[in-house]
Amino acid sequence: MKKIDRIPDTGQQWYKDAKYGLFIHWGLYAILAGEYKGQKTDHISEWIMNTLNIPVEEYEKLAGEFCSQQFCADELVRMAKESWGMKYIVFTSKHHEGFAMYHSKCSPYNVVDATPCGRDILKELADACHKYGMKLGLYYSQAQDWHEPDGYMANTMMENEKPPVDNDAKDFQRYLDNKVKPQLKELLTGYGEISLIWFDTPMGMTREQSMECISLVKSLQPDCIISGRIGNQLGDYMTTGDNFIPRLPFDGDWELPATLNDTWGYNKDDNNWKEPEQIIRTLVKICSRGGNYLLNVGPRADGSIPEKSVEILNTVGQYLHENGEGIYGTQKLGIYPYELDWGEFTGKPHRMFIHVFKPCKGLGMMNLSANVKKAYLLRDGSELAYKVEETCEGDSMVTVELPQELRRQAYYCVCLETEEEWPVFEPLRG
Ligand code: FHN
Repeated sequence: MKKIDRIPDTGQQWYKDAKYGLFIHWGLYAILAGEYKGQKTDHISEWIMNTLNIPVEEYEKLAGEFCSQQFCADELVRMAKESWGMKYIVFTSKHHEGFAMYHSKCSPYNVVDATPCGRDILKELADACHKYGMKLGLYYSQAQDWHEPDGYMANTMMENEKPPVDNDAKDFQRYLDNKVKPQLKELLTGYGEISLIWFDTPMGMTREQSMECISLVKSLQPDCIISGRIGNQLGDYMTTGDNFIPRLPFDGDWELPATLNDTWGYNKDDNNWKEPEQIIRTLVKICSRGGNYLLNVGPRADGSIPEKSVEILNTVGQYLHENGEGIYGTQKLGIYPYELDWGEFTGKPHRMFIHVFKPCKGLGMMNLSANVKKAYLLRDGSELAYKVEETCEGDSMVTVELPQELRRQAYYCVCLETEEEWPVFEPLRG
């Protein structure tokens, strides 16, 4: 059971303001796309080596098939920034499979030396991020490495029979010293500014081992943020469970990693796509609770992004294009005491943003106490009438009146300018 004994703080304003980032899971698993020798995996596709119990010598051969001819870092980063409205990218430099998606000098099992394409994917991505002013973070699997004899391997979710792996019999420290630390050094010295290292699945790491990784990162790039999954509660921010939304606002920096379908790496059979509206609602909900949303795409082996991902992210991007002022740089407000099935709130000093997800006749907010100076539609600035009242029961109530055409619409945002720096949500009384 985790014990929260401090408020996680990245100390990085860009991260607090960012709210929305792109996760990219790309590795050799994309070649298998969820199927190996006719057997499909039910689990997330980047785990296929583990869950279908593929021997290292067999899995390694995939590198010989890796061709990234459709990958264009420039186009991807431009699209993430301009069309999708994302403020940072986190790329899998090495996932649990152990394969480096950059030119590592300390392991030949990397995208330049072991594949026919020979391109340093990370270098291309880093150059594009620096060109477009996009913050770049790197996912690095520090504990699990299924390619290395001393890397950990989870025993869960095995779909093929095999004896459990005895992680205690491994010399994890040796792997940490011989692969993890040298690779982190390469990543943090060879690719310009790296804003975040996204460690994952810390498994059996001791506090000292987590600290060794953190100290190394900070010694090379002091402003680089460390994800919550470095383990031992030592991260700079709290990482939620995958696709798990905290029910309440959380104090301190936090982030929700999430998928657009059910997998992270590409799976040709996973068509369980979320609707863009659901993504927008989740994004706003996360902002209303003070967090960031790190949303994943899993490129195909050739580097192309599944069309459905692009379509969903484009639609979400349109909402951000019109209503980004109510997302980026916002803060959580207090806890509004009533269930709202039509919307969510975010805030900035003297401004409260009301994100509306359903057609409404008017926006009535009971127990909201605020001296409203102005109400307007965020997307075009058009002013809206409003009433500030007290109900017969003595509760405060603000109602934004909506013109007829707006009553039929959904997915828009209204801004309330208030005299108070922050509006007050009055608690329910007996
Ligand atoms: O095992 C990984 C998984 O493959 C994926 O990378 C996610 C992303 O948050 N992290 C781990 C599971 O939580």
